[in-house]
Amino acid sequence: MAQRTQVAIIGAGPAGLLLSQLLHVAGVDSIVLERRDQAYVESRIRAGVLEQGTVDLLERAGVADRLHAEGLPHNGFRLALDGELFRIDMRELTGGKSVTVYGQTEVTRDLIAAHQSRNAPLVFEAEDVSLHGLDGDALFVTYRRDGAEQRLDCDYVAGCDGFHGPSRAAIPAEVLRVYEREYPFGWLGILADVPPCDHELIYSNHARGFALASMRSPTRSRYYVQVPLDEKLADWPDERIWDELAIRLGEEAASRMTRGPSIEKSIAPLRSFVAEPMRHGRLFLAGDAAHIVPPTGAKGLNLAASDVAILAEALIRRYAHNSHEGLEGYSARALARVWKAERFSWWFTGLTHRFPDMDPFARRMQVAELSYIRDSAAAQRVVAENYVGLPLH
Ligand code: FAS
Ligand code: PHB
Repeated sequence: MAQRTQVAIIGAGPAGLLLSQLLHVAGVDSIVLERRDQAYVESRIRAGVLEQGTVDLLERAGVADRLHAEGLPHNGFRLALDGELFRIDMRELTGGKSVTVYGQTEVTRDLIAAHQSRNAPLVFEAEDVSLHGLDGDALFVTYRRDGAEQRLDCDYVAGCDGFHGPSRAAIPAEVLRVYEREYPFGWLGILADVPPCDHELIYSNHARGFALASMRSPTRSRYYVQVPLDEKLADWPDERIWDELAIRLGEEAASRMTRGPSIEKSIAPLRSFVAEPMRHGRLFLAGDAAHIVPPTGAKGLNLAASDVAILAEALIRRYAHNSHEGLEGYSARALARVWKAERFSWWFTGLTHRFPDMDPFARRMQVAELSYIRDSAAAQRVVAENYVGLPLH
């Protein structure tokens, strides 16, 4: 059966759902095609920190009520060097900016609820999504649903299908440029219904490796420890994770840490990745389909949001004023911000993690840089302005 829409969106993660919602608010039609079922999409545990720009976008999309009711505004976070804590006062250092702790899981649920409340065309379990006619006049997407072949004719395709989706692969190899750095370690994350050890996040550089104390609410904690790449989750029973967190976060934080059974735990690899350009003909990539950052800087979800802000504005201008300027400039504008966030995420990961090939000199450089940041308002301001999110323009 053939359908038609203005923008075909592949992927119902934060990028695809937010783009669809922003386009709807502006009167532009789209259809979202998602490979997984709704329960799977709504169950994924991912990011936890929203920049102010992301919060503003969710407000514009009309999905920020629960975020404002349940989200936790954070004006600072702490860094720890071998257990010694010091605070980065983001609000003071950035002239009033902050971040909001609110799980990506909740953002996804709020966006799906908004789609379903308006009976928006959000297709779950769309199999074998394929792009056709990218370079021709008739652009369309095919997929299979309940065994039946479907065709979706469209003016544009937004590739919001994450790192492993088909959109980036649709760009000819001779056109695509890829930049990548894989890190020699992963993050083991644990989610537990226990109160957080502090009211703000703690990023810890410890001789044994990195640890992060985060949260989802005053009663739900999210913690991470750096582990070797070949680590097996089965080798990390809860007690071992809590013991390692207590050592790496240091005595002060450990004294306030509440242990409890994990309700989720997983190991994720870390990589830096950028694909250029983020546009090919009438295909536009947004979010993880185009770039990946190590989660140290809490930039992944927020970069997806800033891509979508730029792409939504360009598509809305195209339909409202028949102006192609925003679409022509999308890739360069999005990439300018992407690369700055890639840099910060790469730098922050290098500063806080233990690298297997690290010699004593490299370790002393980490200690010296963290000590410099502890003692310098100028150095802290650099960290703070990147963490709260650089401007869109
Ligand atoms: P997503 O990957 O979220 O969404 C892509 C969607 O496309 C998915 O729903 C997928 O099912 C769908 N899709 C894929 N192939 C398809 C196909 N062929 N057809 C149809 N649909 C298809 N970021 C942070 O800021 N902080 C963190 O702590 C953090 N932790 C993370 C932990 C893990 C394990 C992972 C994988 C990522 C983490 N991230 C984190 C990054 C993450 O939050 C991403 O930046 C964010 O999900 C990006 O959103 P999207 O671009 O929408 O991609
Ligand atoms: C999280 O709460 O999941 C989180 C917070 C900050 C990060 C990464 C992950 O930098």
